[in-house]
Amino acid sequence: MTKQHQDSDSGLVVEDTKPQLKRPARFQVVLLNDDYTPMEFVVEILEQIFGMDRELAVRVMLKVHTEGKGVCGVFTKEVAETKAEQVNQAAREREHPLLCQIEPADDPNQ
Ligand code: TYC
Repeated sequence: MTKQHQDSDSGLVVEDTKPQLKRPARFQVVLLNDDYTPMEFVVEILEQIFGMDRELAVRVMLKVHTEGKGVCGVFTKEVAETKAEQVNQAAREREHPLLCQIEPADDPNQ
């Protein structure tokens, strides 16, 4: 928000600060555990769609496996939706029950 004050000499209302650009809202892509999707498939998804290296992909997969869900990344809404849909489509194609969803992440403007 731009702050304004009235200049004491000229009486004009002037802006104190440059208007701040709002950062876009961000969404986290959340992977859900299930009992049937092979661990190797989940690791490959994390490498291919989220650009993780093998070590990180295994760590995130095991977190989802043990805790029930886990965050794969945080993106703008459109990118998050696209990545979640890519995961769900790849799982459907291979007939795995793996599911991915998106959730609003913390507001970067607060
Ligand atoms: N729980 C699955 C198994 O034991 C592995 C798995 C991990 C599935 C993460 C989904 O998002 C997932 N084969």
